[in-house]
Amino acid sequence: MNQTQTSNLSISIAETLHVGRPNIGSYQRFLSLVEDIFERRWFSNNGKLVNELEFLLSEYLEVKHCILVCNGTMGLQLATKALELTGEVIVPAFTFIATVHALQWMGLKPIFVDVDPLTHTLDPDKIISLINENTSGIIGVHLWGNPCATEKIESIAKIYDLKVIYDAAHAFSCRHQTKMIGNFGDCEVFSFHATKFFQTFEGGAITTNNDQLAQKIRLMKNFGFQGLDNVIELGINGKMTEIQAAMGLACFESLEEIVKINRRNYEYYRQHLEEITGIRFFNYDKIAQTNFQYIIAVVDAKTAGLTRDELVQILQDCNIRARRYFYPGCHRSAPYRTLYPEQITNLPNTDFLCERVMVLPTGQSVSVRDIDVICQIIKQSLQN
Ligand code: T4K
Repeated sequence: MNQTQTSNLSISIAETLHVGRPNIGSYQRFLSLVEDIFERRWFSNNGKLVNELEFLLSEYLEVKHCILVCNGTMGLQLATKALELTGEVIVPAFTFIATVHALQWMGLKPIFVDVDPLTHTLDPDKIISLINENTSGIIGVHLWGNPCATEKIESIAKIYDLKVIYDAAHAFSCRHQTKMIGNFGDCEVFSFHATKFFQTFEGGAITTNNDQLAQKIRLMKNFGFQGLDNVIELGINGKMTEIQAAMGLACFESLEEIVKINRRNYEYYRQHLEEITGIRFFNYDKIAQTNFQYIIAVVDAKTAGLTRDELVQILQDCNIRARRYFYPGCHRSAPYRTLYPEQITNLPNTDFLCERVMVLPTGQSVSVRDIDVICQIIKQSLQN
């Protein structure tokens, strides 16, 4: 479909709708916490609000340790460093570029593993053939909040003595069977970026049930300081500020309300999109608990009559910023396509999804009326 056909659509939307528009907790609560920060003149370095939020989150996630950090990417870097990963690390290429950048930045070689075309997460049956004497770990990504096949991944890791980190950037407030995400692998890393279900402007957390690992990460995120002037580890600045924690505390109070809105939007999209030929709506039926933060449609050009890219363009022309997450895949992005050209062609399911997945706007700033319009545009476009 071209631009002229797009303009034939009879409906549009006045204000741009974005994927990733922040969900916000109580503004008043945030302001009163900020006042408190100013009165106490304590802005960073393990402040009161950071401590309070760590306590609340570890209780909520039913995990022993929750260590807040300045962002999810730093969380991944701290986790790989603290676990002393070396050489090669197995990781999906169907993820946000930060998962892989964190490894490369630490001097580790990402070894791309294909994903399952239905769950969009790492396919555990493809891991073993990638393991060699240089492999030190596996990073699974709970994409769209969909938990990885943790049992299989961790049993392979045990046999080959590999560390396991989960990138749980999308999976705050999700549960895998009986356990909250945050309790799997050696540790898990959350992102609390503004676009996430639970956000602190920028921010993230590492969670673990391993006391020693938690202590090491706490030291490392504060330059390796133990006490005032005693440095006992190689460290970095991974600290979260008090302002970030204030946003987190304000948002934490509204979690239920936010998930309710996300769920309403998800059900509404589902009602409309499941019946459309050419669109496969990604449902969360098999997940014990989820945050419904991502509305995923897989567009099949053959049956839909137009490609995912054409549909995204139509939506963008109508002020709806649908996204092609995570096109073209990490393996086809710089610097990996040049560094590891031999890894480009082994990922058929990743390529399949990179060409077809479209993410639609949801969250507090999207109403059911907006969803009606979005779905009508999709329906009309596929019929043209
Ligand atoms: N692992 C995974 C699987 C991840 O998805 C991410 C981050 C990470 C690791 C790393 O965690 P962090 O280091 O970021 O904590 C966005 C986010 O920047 C990124 O955090 C996120 N994943 C990724 C999925 O999405 P972009 O490049 O799509 O961002 P951008 O600037 O296009 O923003 C998305 C949309 O959100 C825009 O249409 C506008 C809207 N927006 C954004 C911001 C920041 C707002 O309306 N208000 C805002 O304040 O990466």
